[in-house]
Amino acid sequence: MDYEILKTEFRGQLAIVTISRPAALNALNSKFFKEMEHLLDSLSKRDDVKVLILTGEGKAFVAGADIAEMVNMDSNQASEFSAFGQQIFNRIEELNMPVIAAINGFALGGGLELAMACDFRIAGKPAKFGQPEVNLGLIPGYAGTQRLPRIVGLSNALFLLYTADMINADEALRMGLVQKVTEPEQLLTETIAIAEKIASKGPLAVKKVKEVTRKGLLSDFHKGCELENTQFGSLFGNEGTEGMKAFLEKRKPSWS
Ligand code: CO8
Repeated sequence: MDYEILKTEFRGQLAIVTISRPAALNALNSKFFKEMEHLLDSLSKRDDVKVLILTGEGKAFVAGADIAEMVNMDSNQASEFSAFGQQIFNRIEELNMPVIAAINGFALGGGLELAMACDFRIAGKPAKFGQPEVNLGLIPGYAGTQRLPRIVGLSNALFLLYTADMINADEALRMGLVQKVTEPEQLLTETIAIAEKIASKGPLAVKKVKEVTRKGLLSDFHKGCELENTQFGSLFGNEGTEGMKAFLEKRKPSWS
C-alpha cells in the first residue's frame, strides 16, 4: 500500500513514522486511520524493527481529528469513527514493540490521544498540549477521557478536559504528560538516542516489560504479579540466561 499521509523511514532497528498533512496541521482523517492500520499490520510482523517513533511534520504533531470530515457526520457515523479510532490507538498501545511520540508542535484533541497511546512522550520546546473538544461542544472520542487520568491523575485530567486550556511542554513535563523536553532541533536526535538505547537491550525482555506492565495496569495487582511471575520465568533458558552469563563473563550479551 502506498501511503499519502504517513512517511516511513527505517533506520537500523528503528521505524520513524512522520504524520504528514501539514496544510491541515496533520489532522486525523479516515485515510490516516487506514494507513495506520496497514502500517501496524506490517510492523507487527517485523522482528527487525525494535522501536517505533511517531512524529509530525511542520508546526503540529497532530491538531486533532479532522473537524472538516466530522462536521457532517450523524450520531451513528460519529460513534463508528470514534470506535475505529479507538481500535487503532489500542493497537498502537498493544504493538509488540515500544512506541515513542516525538512531539514537535500542537498535540491537541485526537493528537494528544494518539500521543497518549504511545508508551511515552518526548516534546520539543514549542509543543503545545490540550483536549479542546469542549470548545467544539464535543468530548474526546479516542479514549482521551480514559488515558489522560491514568497518565496525569484525575484532577489534572479534568482540569485540561473542562478548561480546554493549551499547556506548554514544561507544564506537560510537570504533569507527567511528557517524560523529557528538548530543544526543537534536538527532538528527533534525542528521541532516536533513547530509542537506540532501548533497542540495545534484551529484545524479548523489552517486549515482556511492555506486555506485563500494560496488561497489569488493566487488570488487578495480583493478576499483574502472576503475569510478571510467568514472564520472568520464561526468560530463563534463553535471553535472560545469556544476559546473566554475559555479565558474569564480563562480555557484551549476544541477543539472538
Ligand atoms: N481539523 C481540520 N482542520 C484543521 C484542524 C483540525 N483539527 N486543525 C487545524 N486545521 C486546519 C485549519 O482549518 C487551517 O486550514 P485552512 O488553512 O484551510 O484554513 C489549517 O489547519 C491551519 O490552521 P490555523 O490557520 O487554524 O493555524 P493556527 O496556527 O492559527 O492555529 C490551532 C493552530 C490553534 C491548532 C488551530 O488550528 C486549532 O485550534 N485547531 C483545532 C484544534 C482542535 O480543536 N482540535 C480538536 C479537534 S476534535 C478532536 O480531536 C476529537 C477527537 C475524537 C474524535 C472522535 C471521532 C468522531
